[in-house]
Amino acid sequence: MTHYDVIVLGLGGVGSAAAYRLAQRGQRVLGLDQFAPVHNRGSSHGGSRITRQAYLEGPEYVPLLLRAHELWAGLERDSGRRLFTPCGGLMVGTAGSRTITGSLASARAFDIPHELLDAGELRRRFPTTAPVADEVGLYEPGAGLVSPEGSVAAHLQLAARCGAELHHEEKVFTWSTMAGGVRVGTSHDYYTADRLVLCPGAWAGELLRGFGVEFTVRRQVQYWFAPSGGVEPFRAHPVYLWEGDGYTFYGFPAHNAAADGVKVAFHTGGRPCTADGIDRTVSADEVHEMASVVKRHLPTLPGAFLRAATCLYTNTADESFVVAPHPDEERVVLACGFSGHGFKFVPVLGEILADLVVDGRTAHPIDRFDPARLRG
Ligand code: PYC
Repeated sequence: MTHYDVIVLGLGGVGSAAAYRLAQRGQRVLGLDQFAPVHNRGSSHGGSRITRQAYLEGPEYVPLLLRAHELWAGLERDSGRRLFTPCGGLMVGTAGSRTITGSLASARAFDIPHELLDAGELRRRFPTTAPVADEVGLYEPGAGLVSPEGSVAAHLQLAARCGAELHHEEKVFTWSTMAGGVRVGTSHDYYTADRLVLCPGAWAGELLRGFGVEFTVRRQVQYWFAPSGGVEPFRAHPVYLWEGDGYTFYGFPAHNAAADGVKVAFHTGGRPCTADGIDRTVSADEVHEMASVVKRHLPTLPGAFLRAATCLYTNTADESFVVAPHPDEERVVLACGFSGHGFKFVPVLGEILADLVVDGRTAHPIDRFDPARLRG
């Protein structure tokens, strides 16, 4: 049986980054994933993810985002792939909403360039939008979008170049610790290693049974529409998050070929499901609901419906992450529960996970992600 320094379980956004950073640091790495490379069965597909630094979820995330942006640029250079599209970002809500107060607090705490626009100015600067009188927009010029598929492909490519062994279409059924290491059982074989990094995405509940943290998997749908007034107004367009009355949705510019349309999705809601039991069919009622909500705020965006794709959120109770050494298993490191807003952190998460494995500690601020806060 081959013995590795470290096994990385899951090669989606976070796991692929961990495999790369560990292999780059000279570790003998085995990466395992149940699906083919760059698949659409988890949480790392759909062509685009928002990246922003005036982080409404809290200023404690901002140092990680500053580092992530440096690493996105390095990853582009090293892989030869375009991963980041700098198009600016717009956070919209009422002045007292969490979206605005949270974004403003982070922007001010870290001097992140931004502008606060009232409804009239918002409409004038971004004519696709139709804010109501008490809505405001925080515009962050440094925000943009990253490619989830490109990121996974880049990290896998670089991991392999650094000597990582990557096994796809090989499902992990069990893992356990033993004297001096860990043992992982898959659909193909058993493997041992000194350490294990768990990046299980929506399979966290299954692979961390008995851990005492509840992971709620939610089915989210990404929709693509052909705008009724044509796609042109959505080309030089920021990414956005819009907090409405009881929901938040988000969207992107038309950054691909015109035929791909313009993508929008709800960030809130989503039916609870399981990773394997998700219903991938999107109903006409769901399309209608998305279109009618978006029409209120960006009236020309929902023209013809083009297509939809389902995606999985793995939410913790406070919608923050779990990134830490396993509190009960010293040879295991955890990265899960990204609650629908983790992708922008992917490169820095790879760096953090490599730190935790190789050095047993990281200089990055990850106290916020300690699972102790969630354990019953
Ligand atoms: O993190 O900006 C984000 C985001 C919005 C919707 C999903 N994630």
